[in-house]
Amino acid sequence: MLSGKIEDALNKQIAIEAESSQFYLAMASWAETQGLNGTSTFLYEHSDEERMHMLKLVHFVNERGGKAIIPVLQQPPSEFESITNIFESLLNHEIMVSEQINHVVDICLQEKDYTTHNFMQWYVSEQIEEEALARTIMDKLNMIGTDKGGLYLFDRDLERISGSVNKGQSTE
Ligand code: OFO
Repeated sequence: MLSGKIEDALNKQIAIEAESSQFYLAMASWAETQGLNGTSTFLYEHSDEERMHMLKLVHFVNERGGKAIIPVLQQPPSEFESITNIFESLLNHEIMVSEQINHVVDICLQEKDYTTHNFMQWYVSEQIEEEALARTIMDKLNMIGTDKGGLYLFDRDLERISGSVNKGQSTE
């Protein structure tokens, strides 16, 4: 059984994962309108992954005797300046999410809820991977700068590393 404090923290995390999914969906849609097919495929997939993160929490809360709250979401931006601007926002967003996950883990320890603590370790590892990937992408973009040929190849590379969701494989 979840304590009220843990249930609130997990519901807050459900909202954060849902917001992440919406945010990346908005980025994906913008990239699609710019003809950036690789970037949009990557971001659509990332948005789907965030939805999976949200669902995993929803099921956990409900299975542990709590009640998952499906949140109202803010409208994300519909315009972005550039690919670099998108991935900068994505990295900053992931850093914020990691801080929130750590906060949930802290509460688990305070409440001595080792089951939820154990469950949250999956998110801790996932955040390490997501932040690392976003940093690698930003390093590449910083190297490319505004070089159009470089950006074309970058977009094509992203297409190559994407697609597991679209091919029906789980990315969990
Ligand atoms: Fe849910 O992993 Fe990113 O935010």
